[in-house]
Amino acid sequence: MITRIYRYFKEGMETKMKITYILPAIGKKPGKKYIGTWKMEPLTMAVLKALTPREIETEFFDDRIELINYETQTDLVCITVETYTAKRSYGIAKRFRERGIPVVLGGYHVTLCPEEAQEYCDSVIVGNGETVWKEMLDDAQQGRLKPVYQGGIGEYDVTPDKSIFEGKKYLPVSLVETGRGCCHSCEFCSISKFYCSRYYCRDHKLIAEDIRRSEHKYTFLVDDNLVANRENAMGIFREIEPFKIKWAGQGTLSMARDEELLKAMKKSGCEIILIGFESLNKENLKQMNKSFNYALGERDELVKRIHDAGIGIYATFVFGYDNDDERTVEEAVAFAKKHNFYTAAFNHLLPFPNTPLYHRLKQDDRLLYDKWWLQEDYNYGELAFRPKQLSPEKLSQLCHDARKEFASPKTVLSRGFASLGRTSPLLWGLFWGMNLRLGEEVDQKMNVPIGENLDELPK
Ligand code: B12
Ligand code: SF4
Repeated sequence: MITRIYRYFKEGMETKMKITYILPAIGKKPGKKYIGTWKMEPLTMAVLKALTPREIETEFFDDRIELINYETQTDLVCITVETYTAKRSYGIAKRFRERGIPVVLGGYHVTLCPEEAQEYCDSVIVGNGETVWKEMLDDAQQGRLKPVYQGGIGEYDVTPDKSIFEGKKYLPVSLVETGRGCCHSCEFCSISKFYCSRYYCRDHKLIAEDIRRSEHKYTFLVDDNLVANRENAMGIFREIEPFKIKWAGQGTLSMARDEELLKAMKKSGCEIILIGFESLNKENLKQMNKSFNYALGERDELVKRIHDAGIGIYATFVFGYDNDDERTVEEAVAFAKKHNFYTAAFNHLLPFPNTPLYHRLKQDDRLLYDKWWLQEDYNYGELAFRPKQLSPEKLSQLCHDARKEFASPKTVLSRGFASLGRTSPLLWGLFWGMNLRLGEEVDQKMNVPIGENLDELPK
């Protein structure tokens, strides 16, 4: 690094500084493929690329789809870290640092526990990169990286530079950011912790510009709660309507009470909306600080309204709250089947670092590991705490069985036919591709180690 930087100053423009961006995968069984997740274009990298001055050379390794070249000639490695990828990220960082190449870490996990991340790199960026990226690059060029850069949250007026994805094969879906954060404070949620329970709107002109530049007609609107601010949401729908795209996004059940909003969503191209139902149990919702889901009224009616508006639902449920037992899991599966949701997720609760849930379980001495994300023998799909009414193993099995049941050929057929007419023909086609592979994926992912042991080098 010192040599390259020295040359950079001596030879000026002839020797460019080079940055290597890395998106780590979650993990794999020895000799097997990495845990399969939807291979969407990672917007984070396109934002960091857009923030980087043109005279700096860049390269990008997406660990989910290609091998990382650990021998690459580079001056700085920047890794985005999620909790699930923390262990592997630290292993990758170690490998580059052994060659004397400085490593900067950022992202959700780093922001939630910067002290831990600092142990494995030269510098951490806390919060959003936008406000501190240039300062960090200047410092890196002069070989005096600070241990911590405190980024802001909510300042994001950048148009992502997707040239960084060139040559990589992603799903034919464009990711367009519409908002960051969420106005709610669900106990388990990393987003509400990261954004301090606030929602930050994005400039509608920038949203439109991103769509104009999009390669695909199918768009995923990246937003933790698209309907957090009604007026803003209506503005977005008006802005994007002329582009005639088809989109999927995330929002809360509250949208079902607002017919005008649903109409505007559909008119702007909404096909599928992800809604966190989480639990059908009133006490559980109260404990997770999501009582608003219960207070909204009759759930069956709310679901019907969304479906009647011509919008499919991706429903998510979480199990492990104190009132959960075998029955509550069965009820959720029955509810999901009754409504023929486009798709659904049945996840076990996971204490993400520094969330109120994590602190509560720690205080009650119910955590199985202090840091499951770094634990040597922790595998995907396993519980990391002791639920009140079920053993950790039993709950993990129940979630697995719920996924299998929902993905069984009979259920898929019934849901597929119910979706006919609800979504566009292409999304209906996608339904089969996605749902018929779901059952297989459930088994593939179960019990896969996340990351490698920290003393082993990543391969
Ligand atoms: C789209 C999405 C997905 C997509 C694809 C993601 C992808 N990487 O391609 C899919 C559907 C596949 C997915 C899957 C999962 N996801 Co996801 N996903 C998202 C979502 C909605 C948007 C991500 C995004 O593009 N953001 C926009 C970019 C611009 O923002 P950003 O990443 O925050 O980056 C900024 C800063 O964080 C910072 N930054 C980030 N990295 C770095 C690195 C450096 C070096 C620097 C300097 C700065 C920096 O600067 C950036 C610019 O400001 C987020 C929620 C969200 N709003 O971000 C959840 C989120 C990232 N997902 C999450 C989870 C848990 C998952 C799953 C594990 C779910 C599951 N149970 O299977 C899987 C597996 C993920 C994996 N790693 O393989 C969690 C992560 C929580 C955590 N503590 O780690 C999030 C935050 C959702 C949540 N509600 O908690 N996901
Ligand atoms: S509504 Fe969703 S995004 Fe908002 S805090 Fe709750 S779980 Fe997080």
